[in-house]
Amino acid sequence: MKNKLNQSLGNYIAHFPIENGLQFETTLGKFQLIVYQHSIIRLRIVKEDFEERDFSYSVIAKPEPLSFLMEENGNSFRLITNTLTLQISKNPMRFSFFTKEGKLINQDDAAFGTSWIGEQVTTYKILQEGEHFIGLGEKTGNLDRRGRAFTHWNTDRFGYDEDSDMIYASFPFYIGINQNLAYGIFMDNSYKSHFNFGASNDRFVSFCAEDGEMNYYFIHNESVSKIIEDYTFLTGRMEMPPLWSLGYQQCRYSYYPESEVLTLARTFREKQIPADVIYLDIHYMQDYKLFTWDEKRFPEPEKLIKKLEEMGFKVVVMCDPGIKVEKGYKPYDKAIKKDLFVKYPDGTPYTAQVWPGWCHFPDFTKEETRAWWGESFKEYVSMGLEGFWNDMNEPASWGQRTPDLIEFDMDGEKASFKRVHNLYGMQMTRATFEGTKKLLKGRRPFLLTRSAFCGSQRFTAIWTGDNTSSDEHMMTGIRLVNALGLSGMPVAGYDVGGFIGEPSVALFARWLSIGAFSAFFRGHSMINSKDQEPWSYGEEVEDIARNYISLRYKLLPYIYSYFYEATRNGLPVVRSLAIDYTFDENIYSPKFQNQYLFGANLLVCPVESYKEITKVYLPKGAWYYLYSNTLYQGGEEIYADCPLELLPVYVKAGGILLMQSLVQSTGEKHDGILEVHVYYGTEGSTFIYYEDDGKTYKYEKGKYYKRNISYFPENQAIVFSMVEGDYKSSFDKIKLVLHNFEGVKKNIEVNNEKVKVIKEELELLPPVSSFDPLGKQNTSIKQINKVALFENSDKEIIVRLS
Ligand code: NBV
Repeated sequence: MKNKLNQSLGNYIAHFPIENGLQFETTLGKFQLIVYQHSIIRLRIVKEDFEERDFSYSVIAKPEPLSFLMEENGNSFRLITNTLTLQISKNPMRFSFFTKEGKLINQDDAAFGTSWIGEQVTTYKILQEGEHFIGLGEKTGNLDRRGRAFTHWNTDRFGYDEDSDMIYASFPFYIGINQNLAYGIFMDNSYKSHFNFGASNDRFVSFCAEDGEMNYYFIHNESVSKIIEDYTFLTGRMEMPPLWSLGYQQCRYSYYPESEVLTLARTFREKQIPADVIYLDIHYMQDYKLFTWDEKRFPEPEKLIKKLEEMGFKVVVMCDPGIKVEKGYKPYDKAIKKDLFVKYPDGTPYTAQVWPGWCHFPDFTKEETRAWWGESFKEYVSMGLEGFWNDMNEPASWGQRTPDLIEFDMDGEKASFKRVHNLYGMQMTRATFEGTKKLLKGRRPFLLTRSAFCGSQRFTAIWTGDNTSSDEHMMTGIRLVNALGLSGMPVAGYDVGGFIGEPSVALFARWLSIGAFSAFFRGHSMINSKDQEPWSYGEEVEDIARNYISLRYKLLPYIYSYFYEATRNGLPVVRSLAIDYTFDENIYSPKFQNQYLFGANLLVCPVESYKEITKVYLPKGAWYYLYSNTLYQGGEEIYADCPLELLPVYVKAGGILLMQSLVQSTGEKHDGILEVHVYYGTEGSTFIYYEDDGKTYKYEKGKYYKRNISYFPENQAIVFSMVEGDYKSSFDKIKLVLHNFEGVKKNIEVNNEKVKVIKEELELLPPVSSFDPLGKQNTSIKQINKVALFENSDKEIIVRLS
């Protein structure tokens, strides 16, 4: 008889070595410990047998060859790596993790450890006093998850609210912060799962899957960023995105006909508001049928795409998974013939209703389906499309109750919807990304998804679905994006302005200025809502939008370098303060939890649209107000003015920003001068500057340009390291902009040669028109910096400031 009461792992019986680890038999189950890296140990725990095939769509890493120690002393074992010690008690079998110095990091609940109720498996960890929990991906609520519980079951939640659970994507990975130590737990199990961080109990943190193995990775490393690096070692990292995807993107449900799309593009150019992308939502298709075009609205799509390309715009098209059941409709005929749809256990294809009517759904867990799906983009790609948008991939359908019994191939081992549900969106993006990448023959596709799971970062950017035009939602979106970044998704964004409803004038302006500091920056709005383009809310908002979008374009060399960093170590572009200031209690305060770093050096302080003054927390160090260079000491709360036209943003003292001349699209040529802005500080920094063609994969073969730019305050020097890679920089001159360098005289030395220093005025945001009935313009803020211009060269450049 199946035990319906809680049953734990039981006592020790025996153990034996396996590759990179050990296997244990217990009185009530089995477990394996596998060392992936010194900082990562995997625990596979089962009640009966391990699954025959050790299979994961998320984890792409293999355990690294390394050695570890195993000790037995009386009642316990100790598995010791260079970074971490796992203590395994024998009776009953429980796990505790220690640092190599012997400090306790994390510990099983002594009574429950890992246990089952029926098929449901849960691991219970002792809830430590003062412990914080961050990450967990696209989950609403506070930065610190403590006191709440969450379920992972990807859900189409139109108009979710600030504390809705569940929404579109699932990331069963969190980071615990306990007594100056940080650790990560990633439960690689795609069944419906539940994470409890001390909700309705004062005893434990638990993570639980409704079926399958307890399969979790315990990560301990010196910092949150190292933990993200380890997690993305396991689950993979993004590839370099096309540069155009860093530009401003304009969406609406839906722009049509083609004349409207062209007018939209022209208006951006006429108004000199930079932009790179226009989206075509579902109405571009004939009766919502994928891989078709509505002949009336878009009679000549190829020509339209070309025209837009000439104007510096890319087009991204919507691709939903539902394929209309209709004989004669080619994608349907082909997929039916090849048996590529998801099926009921009796072998008939599963049918549900969505946009095109009754549909079948591709089984993206089947290799043949992914190949067919990928090839189906041939026509799109030959028309010039390089960007694709995967929506409705939770998957969503009318009724929102996909039956559990439908079956999937799961790459050779059949699985029910219970196991595949949370993976569906991810596998769809995989098929789309891999397919379009192949078709694009060396060019980089851009992909956006609504649904995702751990590892999706390898294929796609993500946005947070159908949000609402409210201040609360704006802030919720920021936290969602911050949490996604902590969970390995470096490119995330929200619908700027809000999808549902209509923002006030002030809200729209504020949202646009905050969105300019997100990795994925797109305005989007619902069908039948008021226009929501940057110019739709009057002159003042138009100016604010232009200012912030332009500032983003000027910062492109800075931003692109952080995308590069994401490809190397998985660190997000938008960084919750919990990454760099993990042990500073203030950053978890609801007052300051929305603040984040954009790249390493810009502190962005999002603030509601109705506030004219706000409290800001400046973490340790010193900070310059971006627009004026006013210096503040860190470790303090300050009041900051935040009129609509000025979002509080600060630059880290000792930090470096890179800028270029203003362009109207990322494809437009800049003036060839790389502005290197160095902010005086007592602590220096190194910026890893990266450049490539922004389009192709040639960077993988060495066609890139990379160098460190370091500021050494102790030597009053700035050093540009020798360039690595074969790409020729698009910048032939460097303009060094010295912020607050009082001591610098008339000349500086660049590679021992004197270079003149001049004073130059800098106005980061031009004045904004005002609502003032007298029509007077708001005055802008100016700063005066010392500036030196010199030739760029691939050799080392040493700049001496004194
Ligand atoms: O395709 C229409 C919309 C899209 O605009 C939105 O961004 C998605 O989240 N889509 C959902 C389907 C229906 C929304 C009511």
